Amino acid sequence: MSEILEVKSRYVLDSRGNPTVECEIKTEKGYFKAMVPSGASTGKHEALELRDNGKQFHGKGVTKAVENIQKIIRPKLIGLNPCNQKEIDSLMIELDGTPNKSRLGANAILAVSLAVARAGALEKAQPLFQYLGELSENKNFVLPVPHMNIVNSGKHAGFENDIQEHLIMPIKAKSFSEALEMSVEVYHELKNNLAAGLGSRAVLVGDEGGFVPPLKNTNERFEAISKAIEESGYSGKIVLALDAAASEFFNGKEYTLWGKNYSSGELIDYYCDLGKTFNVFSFEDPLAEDDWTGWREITKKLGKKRQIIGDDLLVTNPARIKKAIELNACNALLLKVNQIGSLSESLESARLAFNNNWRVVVSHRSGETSDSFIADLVVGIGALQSKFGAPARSERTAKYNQLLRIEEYLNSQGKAEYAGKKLK
Ligand code: 2PG
Ligand code: MG
Repeated sequence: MSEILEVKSRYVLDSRGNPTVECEIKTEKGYFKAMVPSGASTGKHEALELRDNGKQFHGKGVTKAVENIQKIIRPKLIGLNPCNQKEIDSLMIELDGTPNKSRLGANAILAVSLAVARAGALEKAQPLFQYLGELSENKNFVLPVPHMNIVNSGKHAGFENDIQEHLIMPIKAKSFSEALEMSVEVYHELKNNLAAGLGSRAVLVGDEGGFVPPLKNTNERFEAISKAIEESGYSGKIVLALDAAASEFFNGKEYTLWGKNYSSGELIDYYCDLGKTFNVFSFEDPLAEDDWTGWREITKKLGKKRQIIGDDLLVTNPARIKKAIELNACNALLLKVNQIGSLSESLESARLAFNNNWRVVVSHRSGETSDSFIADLVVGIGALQSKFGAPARSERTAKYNQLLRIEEYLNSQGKAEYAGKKLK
């Protein structure tokens, strides 16, 4: 069994051109790197992303986080067995000693945690997804249904008071590769239609690779997407989804969308109408992160047939997930590793969700890197859904491309199942 011989850290750039943390672990088997992502519409209960807040990079430098790995984490990790993921994560959590990882930074701890997992996988001579399956006691590897964000708005496109993401889910594909093909065709059909109808500026893209057309509201955007689905020949095979990111347009009392104010109840009525008109299968963050009454209400109204996903509400945090389960506030978890800041805690959150018959969607952040760890994670833990953005821009396609490779590997063993059927 080899041990951790060296731990390096450095800053690299994310997809928005901001610094982020990379960790590199050395064992006798080689070098293993991981980079962490970064959100824009972050939940206020997330673990702390440590930034320098100095002059460099408009305050966004990560020198302190990088140093914390070198000075505080590194000395404790040298000599440890990289397969002891849980112990290593617990050790870092203890070294940090705060409830939200504000001393060392969730970005520092997570970079190490993910790099350690890569080292552990190679130590056991397993593909990463299989090793993550072992860590989460899952043997049922299924390729996920992608949620593809093809019309961007809100903070990812420079707008206020708007629904953030308009997504397609190719539920009725036969395989992941067919799902990807269908989604890419719809993406390009939409692009052609928007450019033809509204001009070339209508197909400029937002942070997650989706278009930012001058369409007034979600109804108009879903209409354009539905038309592209139909013209691509996939009617009835692709359903719609949205991520409202509603904390961004809540002022503590009311929600403001497209110049109009809504109470929690009025907003829920709007979602109910939208769901009927467009057959929206999945609603992420339809209400603000602490509007528990609203969340209970929408889950009561829509939760039997549709998916209500907690992102800012849950922040991948077991304590908040427990509360949401008790209150019946949603029925699915958005799993973002950097919201909680370590692999082991992310696996615990997923376990909690599965054990309570919730669905789990493994998600990217709007600020991403070329690291494809979460593609292995979604298959490894047996989550049936992924949210990795549009099928464009390398930081997004890196994840889809890794899923293609995993599918090919599982196919060679006759085991490449697609999750579509399991979501009906
Ligand atoms: C979200 C995410 C990812 P951000 O709200 O779900 O799409 O955005 O990373 O900016 O929080
Ligand atoms: Mg979200």
